[in-house]
Amino acid sequence: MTMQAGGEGDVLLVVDVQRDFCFSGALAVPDGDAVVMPINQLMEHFRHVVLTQDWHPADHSSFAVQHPGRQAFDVVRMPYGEQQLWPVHCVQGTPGAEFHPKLHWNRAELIVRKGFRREIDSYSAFLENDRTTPTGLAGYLRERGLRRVFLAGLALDYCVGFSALDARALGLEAWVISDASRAVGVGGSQAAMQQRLAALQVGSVTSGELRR
Ligand code: VGL
Ligand code: ZN
Repeated sequence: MTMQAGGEGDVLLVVDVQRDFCFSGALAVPDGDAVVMPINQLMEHFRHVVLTQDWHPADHSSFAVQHPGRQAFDVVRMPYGEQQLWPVHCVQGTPGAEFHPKLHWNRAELIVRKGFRREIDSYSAFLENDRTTPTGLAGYLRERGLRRVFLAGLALDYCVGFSALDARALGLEAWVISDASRAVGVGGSQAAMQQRLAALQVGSVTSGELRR
């Protein structure tokens, strides 16, 4: 199978390719660095590239250290619902929040920062975890006439996945580029996300199947 992609109307959404999600980072995704090469190639191929950057204050409420007696990967109740806790990661202005040093991030026309409110986490590039606070990306895509979203980056079972689901909820076509994304994979999260993606008709494609 090959499909035409990368022209007007298509956007490559590169999710959270940051040091803390890569090798030796605070919340390293297994094999996370492997997404950088295919993403750099994809960025040459797409006319429109948008990046996201996980961007937390040092005392962010998703950090386990903010919840005495709790540990990373525990689930707690927040005012907006259940929230998984994480090690301290992607703190604003720290090296861990920087893009991977080999990522060609200068190719992006927009960088969306998310998770910058202390009291709300944000997995999706569109809506924060309260499921009502928008990041502004939906408006950007609408105003620019970008209707087909191709997603890559970290992590497939969290930020990439929830961004793809929200893109579908907005009526956009969404495709995950499988060789250009990797999952955290804690507690069956990858299989659960794959099921939700399939249910909302998010497609899966490899970089090799995309042609101009
Ligand atoms: C992410 C957990 C916490 C991600 C971000 O980018 O998938 N996961 N913050
Ligand atoms: Zn985060």
